[in-house]
Parts: sequence; C-alpha cells; structure tokens
Amino acid sequence: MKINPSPEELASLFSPNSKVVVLTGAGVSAESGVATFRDKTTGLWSRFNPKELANFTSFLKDPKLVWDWYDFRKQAIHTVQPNPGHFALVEMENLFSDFTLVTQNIDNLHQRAGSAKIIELHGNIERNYCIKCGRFKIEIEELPPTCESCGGLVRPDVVWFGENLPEDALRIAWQKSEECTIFMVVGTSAEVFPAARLPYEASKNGATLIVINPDETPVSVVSDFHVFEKSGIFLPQLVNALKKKLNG
Ligand code: BV8
Ligand code: ZN
Repeated sequence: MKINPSPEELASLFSPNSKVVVLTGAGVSAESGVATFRDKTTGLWSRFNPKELANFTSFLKDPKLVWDWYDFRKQAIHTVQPNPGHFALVEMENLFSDFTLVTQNIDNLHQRAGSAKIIELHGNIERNYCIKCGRFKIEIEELPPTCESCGGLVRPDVVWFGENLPEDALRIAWQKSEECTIFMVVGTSAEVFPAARLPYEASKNGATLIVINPDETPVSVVSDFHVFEKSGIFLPQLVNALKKKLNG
C-alpha cells in the first residue's frame, strides 16, 4: 500500500470511462462540525453509547429518549453546512459517466451539497415513518410523534443496529462495488457491516482501492493507497488534479 500519494498521482489512475464508487462515513461530515460516531458523544448524550440508542429495542422501551437524541442530532445538523469535501464529491460525480456515491451517513449533507447519484445505506435523518402502517410523516410536532392516519408510533427512517439495510440500496451498492475499477473509502472506520464489506468486494474484483482518512482503518490491508488527510482538504485537491488530467 502506498502512503500519501499526491493528488496528481491518484488522478493519473482515472480515465473518463473509469467506473468509480465512493463509500463515505461520518468522517466526511466532521469538517462541517458534525460529531462522528467514534467521537466522544458530547454533552448530555455523553452517558449514552450511540449503539445503545440506535436500536429498535431501545426505541420501543423509551421512544421519547431515542427521539430526543435524533432531534438533538437533527437540530445540530440544521446549524451546519456541507464542507468542501461534500462539494468535491458533487464535482467528481460530474466528471465520470459511471460514478456512484454510497453513504452510510444519515445527515443529508451529501444531498444538501447537490450529490444526485447517491445510495443511502443507513437511511436519512430527515425522513420518518409509522411503524404500524408505514406511512411517512412530514411534520414532526411532538416527540415521540404519532401517525395521523393510524395513531401508530413514528420512527426515524434510519437503519438501526440489528436491522437489515434497505434491500435495493444494498443490492445496487454491492453490484456497483463488484463492477467498479476504482473504489474510494472516505471518512469511515469501516467497522459497521455489511457496508464495510463493499471495499473488500471491490478489491476482490480487481478495483484500485484508495482510502482517505487521517487514521488507520481495517480496510488498509487490501487498499492500494492511503491518504492520511482530511477529506475536506484532500478531495478538492484530487478533483482539481482530475479536472486538469481529464479536461486536458
Ligand atoms: C445488519 C444509522 C443484518 C443510525 C447506523 C449482532 C447483532 C446484530 C447485528 C450485528 C451484531 N454484531 C455485528 C452486527 C452487525 C452490525 C455491525 O456491523 N456492528 C458493528 C458495531 C460490528 N451491523 C448491523 O447491525 C447492520 N444490520 O447487520 O443486519 C442482521 C440483522 C439481524 C441480526 C444480525 C444481522 C446495521 C448497521 C447500521 C447501523 N446504523 N447508522 C444512526 O446513525 O443513528 S451505523 C452508524 O455507525 C453510522 O451510520 C455509521 O455507518 C457507523 C459509524 O461508522 P462511520 O461512519 O465510519 O463513523 P465512525 O465515527 O465510526 O468513523 C469515522 C471515521 O472518519 C474514522 O475512521 C475517522 O478517523 C475518520 N475521520 C474523522 N475526521 C475525518 C475523517 N476522515 C476524513 N476526513 C476527516 N475530516
Ligand atoms: Zn400509521
């Protein structure tokens, strides 16, 4: 594995018909000021482990507590903006005809930045649905919210630990990972499955694997390059190098 290749060296690996997949995690939102999962939970939530709150059993046991946590995170997300790393991925999407952004993030920042070809593996904090009739609820007035059509309990449209990922999202992400020629793993500890399996699938099928993360990750064992840099710093540099290379 080559450590800290230059943006130009990485750009030389891409061509206009490269099949590119980018898997992102909470690290790409860190520079927007959104705490990652592994960051110590701040303030009043410091006594909770996210994994304890992000599960259906905890939700049924105390829907108000789980909703307070999601509402706290949602309010925090509404005060931040996408960062240069998010915008660089929007530009990258427009440089390749076969580009797929697969995100584990539920913070909606890729979508706010303008990413269109996006697969949400773990749902989206801005959507909510009734656990009884499945109807989506737009306006959340009271916590925990109830369904206006059947009175059932409404939950965030996110994938909790122990829950299956959305079938179509995972199937397409899997297929794109198997077929791609370049797979980038950006801002994720790559410890949550099945999302963390995707880079291994890509590598097994001959893709070039590029990790962008200030820290080590388990994926490094199969990666070809590891850029120990923040995504908000490196991705814009990579996109500039790509534009020079691809647009001549
Ligand atoms: C499943 C939504 C099938 C909610 C999330 C026992 C029972 C049941 C399941 C399991 C089990 N044991 C294991 C499992 C599987 C489990 C799992 O993987 N557990 C882990 C902990 C081992 N997976 C599941 O449960 C999945 N479902 O398997 O279903 C099944 C069904 C029944 C029974 C068995 C199996 C569901 C997983 C989805 C969980 N939901 N999110 C919410 O967000 O509230 S996952 C959640 O954690 C996030 O979405 C995110 O995906 C994940 C955290 O990962 P990261 O995004 O990587 O964030 P993290 O903080 O960890 O890392 C940040 C990285 O960024 C770091 O590396 C850091 O260095 C880097 N970084 C920091 N700053 C920057 C940066 N990088 C770049 N630039 C920077 N500036
Ligand atoms: Zn309902």
